[in-house]
Amino acid sequence: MLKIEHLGIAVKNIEQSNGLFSKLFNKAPYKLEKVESEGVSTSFFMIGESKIELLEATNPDSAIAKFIEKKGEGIHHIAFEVQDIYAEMERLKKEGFTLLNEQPKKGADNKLICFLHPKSSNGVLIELCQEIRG
Ligand code: CMX
Repeated sequence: MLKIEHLGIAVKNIEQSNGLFSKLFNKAPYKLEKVESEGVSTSFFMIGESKIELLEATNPDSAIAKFIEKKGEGIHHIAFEVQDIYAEMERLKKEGFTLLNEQPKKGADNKLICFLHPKSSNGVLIELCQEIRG
């Protein structure tokens, strides 16, 4: 793994939260993006070298809607950048982690992503991500 790529925060209303976090960071999000396949509306803030993703559910079946219903708003996942997502998925599967998708899928911000089930990583939802190159 190369570094923490971003932290994901689940919010109820992304417009309101964009306003709140813009005040907190004293800067606007650099990107707003809907990811239909994940049922989320996202925004990204860059703070120095660190990235924060806000996520609002766009439908009631979305992982974000379920998370907020159960746990309320808050930190939803930690994403790690990897060099080769296929190799890392293979390695982590062999190490006994539960992959939530067998193949990498297209996520927000030009990334190939894979999630690990929080039950296999001490209650923390982990995302692997690799920049889509070319
Ligand atoms: N962090 C920690 N624990 C979590 C969690 C999270 N983000 N989301 C769910 N859980 C917990 C639940 O509370 C539950 O715990 P208990 O059994 O102790 O109650 C357990 O995980 C299993 O939950 P579940 O109700 O059986 O399953 P869900 O339907 O809530 O699904 C999960 C959980 C992780 C499998 C699902 O959210 C998932 O597939 N996530 C990956 C995809 C995703 O999160 N997409 C949105 C982000 C997309 C993006 O970044 O662009």
